[in-house]
Amino acid sequence: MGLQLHGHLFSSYTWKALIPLYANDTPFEFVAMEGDRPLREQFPGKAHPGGHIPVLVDGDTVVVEATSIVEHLAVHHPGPAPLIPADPAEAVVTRMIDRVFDNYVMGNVQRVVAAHFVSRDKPELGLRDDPVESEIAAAKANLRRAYLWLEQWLSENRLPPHVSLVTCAASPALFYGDWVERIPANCARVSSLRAELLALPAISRCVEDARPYRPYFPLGAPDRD
Ligand SMILES: N[C@@H](CCC(=O)N[C@@H](CS)C(=O)NCC(=O)O)C(=O)O
Repeated sequence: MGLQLHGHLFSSYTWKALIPLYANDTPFEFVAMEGDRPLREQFPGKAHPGGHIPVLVDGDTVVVEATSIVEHLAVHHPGPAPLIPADPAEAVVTRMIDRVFDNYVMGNVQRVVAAHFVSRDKPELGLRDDPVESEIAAAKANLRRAYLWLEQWLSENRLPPHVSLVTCAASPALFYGDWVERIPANCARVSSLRAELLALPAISRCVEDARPYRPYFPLGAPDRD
């Protein structure tokens, strides 16, 4: 079996795994999934421990967690995209910024989205009539704090060249982050980074492929991008 990526085209973390595959023109089969039951049945005990997507299958190897999928692709399916910088010190910085985007941008986006669902674990139960406003406010405040941190970091540092692990993490995080809480005017570098990322072919492909699913965005997708 060749490479298979299990995920959903509207899922931010699926984008994170699709971006390196697109950027390196790596042949793979995309397996669209709504729930992870078929995956659990196909690979007992090896699908994501939290039931999440994406999951990469590479022969007998099952890789969970989007960051690890990017790292796996960098090692086993390298291409022109410098996913992880060769310089160890730059690689450390790349991994640090990857964590910032996942934990403090995407994590808070997911928190706002989750506050709209009756049950985070069972999205099939649908949307709440009364989204949890305290959760939404707290997560949005955290998002603004993350934007400010990134603005400061970008004023003092350079990102690794595209397409890196940071590109993979930052693109979906800033795409959806701006939908949930607009990047403020005092974070011009973060705004420019978002625009720069959306102009990359691998990212615009993710955006276009996800377009049909926009009506499902719980907060209502804005009329832009
Ligand atoms: N830490 C995981 C997060 C993955 C994640 O949150 N995936 C979301 C989609 S973007 C998911 O599986 N949601 C469905 C669910 O939780 O049941 C990673 O980095 O891969």
